[in-house]
Amino acid sequence: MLKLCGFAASNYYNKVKFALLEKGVDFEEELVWLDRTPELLARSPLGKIPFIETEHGRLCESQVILDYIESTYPQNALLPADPYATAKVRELITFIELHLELVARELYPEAFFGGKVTDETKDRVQKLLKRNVEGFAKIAKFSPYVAGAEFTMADCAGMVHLPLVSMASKIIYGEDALAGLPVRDYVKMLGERPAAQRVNADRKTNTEAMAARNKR
Ligand SMILES: N[C@@H](CCC(=O)N[C@@H](CS)C(=O)NCC(=O)O)C(=O)O
Repeated sequence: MLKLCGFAASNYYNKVKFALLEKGVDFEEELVWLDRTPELLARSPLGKIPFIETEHGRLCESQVILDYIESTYPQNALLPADPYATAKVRELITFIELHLELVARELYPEAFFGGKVTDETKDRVQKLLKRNVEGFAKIAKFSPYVAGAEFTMADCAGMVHLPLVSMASKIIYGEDALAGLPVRDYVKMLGERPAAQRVNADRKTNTEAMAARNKR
């Protein structure tokens, strides 16, 4: 059986978990923390999570994993049949991850982990986020799903990443970078799906476990 490795407080882990649950693919989970041990680096080339173990071997990078899952398990498709529509879904995922989440990620040390981020970084990230959110607003549909009428892979990314971009920007700048978009209602709507409820419940439990672990 396919094994998902990592921890449920992670947005990238939850993107994969959400997709597996939505598709109804059988999988098991192995709790793997980020400890940079040789054991972890032997299983994940950059020591990052998530990674999966398949009957053929391991895979890392959440989008690579989602693509593998989609082509291996066609049931409950998370991509449209039409190639252009599929490309639009991928375009949204790239915007959400590369142009929003990865940019906002520079704020996480101070926003979530008790660290400090320099003023220079804050200024640079604020400008880039503004520009990228404006671009994202041009292609995101929220009608009701981010790519349009159908639930897709882009929603697996949207549900886990967009709230973090909102939270981090609100904490650091006092202003939600995504305030101009209907992200709150969108995330709430997705949160009603049974798969999302499991992802969110496990995330809360694991976030507490992570906090307890960090205190040790
Ligand atoms: N591009 C990667 C990002 C995964 C990622 O950044 N995971 C975080 C946890 S949310 C991690 O492993 N961070 C540890 C590190 O970067 O060393 C993916 O899509 O899987």
